[in-house]
Amino acid sequence: MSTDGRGETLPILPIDPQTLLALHRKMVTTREAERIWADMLEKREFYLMGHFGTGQEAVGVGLGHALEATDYLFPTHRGIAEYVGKGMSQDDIWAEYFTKPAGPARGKGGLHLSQYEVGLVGLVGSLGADYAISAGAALSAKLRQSGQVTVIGFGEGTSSQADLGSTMNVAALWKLPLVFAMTNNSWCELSPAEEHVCTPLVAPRADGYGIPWSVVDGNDVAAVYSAAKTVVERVRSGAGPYFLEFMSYRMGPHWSGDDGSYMCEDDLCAWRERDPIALCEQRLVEQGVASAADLAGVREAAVAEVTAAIARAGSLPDLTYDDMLAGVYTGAPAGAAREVS
Ligand SMILES: Cc1ncc(C[n+]2csc(CCOP(=O)(O)OP(=O)(O)O)c2C)c(N)n1
Ligand SMILES: [Mg+2]
Repeated sequence: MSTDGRGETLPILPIDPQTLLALHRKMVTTREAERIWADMLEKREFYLMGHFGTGQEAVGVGLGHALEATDYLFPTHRGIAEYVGKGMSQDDIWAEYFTKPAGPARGKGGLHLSQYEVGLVGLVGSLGADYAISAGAALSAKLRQSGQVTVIGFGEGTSSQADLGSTMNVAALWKLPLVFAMTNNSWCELSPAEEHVCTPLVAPRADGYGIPWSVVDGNDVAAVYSAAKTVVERVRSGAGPYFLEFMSYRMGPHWSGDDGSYMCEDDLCAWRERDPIALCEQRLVEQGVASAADLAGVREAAVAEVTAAIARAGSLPDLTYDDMLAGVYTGAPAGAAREVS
């Protein structure tokens, strides 16, 4: 199905106040957790580097919240919005980040979170290596007739990895229940998009594979949620894959060890005017759903939740040697214990 180079304008579904409040709470939790994480790094209380997603919370939260727990989401490396959106708890996130055996990946994932129970497939370090795996997950759901949808998240920088083309081809050919969910945040590490992507938008390439596509305001959480709901249900009903491009902006440096001094202050200021949390709060207040005091309460509750989860995770038992080998080998190689200890 060609969209004539213009893409599709998806309908904006009405959103009920409880859903908007839930999306807001998840975005605030994400922002506060990443802020606390950055503070801990600054104070050298924690050593796991972060690719923070400040300014992009609406994409991960809106997408994750629109999915069923049984749907598969392959998250991006940027921030924790997708995990929070899909329903991973702060306790589970921090237990894994502290590499504790109580974490959902038994402390072996660390930065690479995954949680089977909420449909979060593990984050891969080699960006783009999971395109083909996402097609496999979608094929498995199709063969099992399970009704599950798979969403593969990636950035515009990672869209240049060659596997995206072959995955789009096979997804279209086999009508896989797969959503390509790309965030165009204008940056790939220290390079602006115009230096690494040949066109302002990536989604129109989907036309070449007969995959329908749409460009969505990634800073409007209601628009993200609505687009995701529409597309996911269409894909679930057997229509084949879909390509969504979310326009957003990385309102901070690439990673926690980067001072971001190469970023243009004017662009940052312009995008701060479209901060997804501020936009959502404006809507909540205008619609009479929440007061300024309610919103401050959400932020306080988020800080308390994250702080308590970090404290609990820090005091969990550490990985033992046996924990490290569990699930890795069917039988530990002889002498391995002595070599490591
Ligand atoms: C195969 C591979 N190449 C390079 C990297 C290093 N790397 C980590 S994040 C990143 C930027 C990716 O840009 P984009 O896909 O636009 O996502 P964003 O960081 O903007 O969220 C790169 C190149 C990597 N992890 N894997
Ligand atoms: Mg990018």
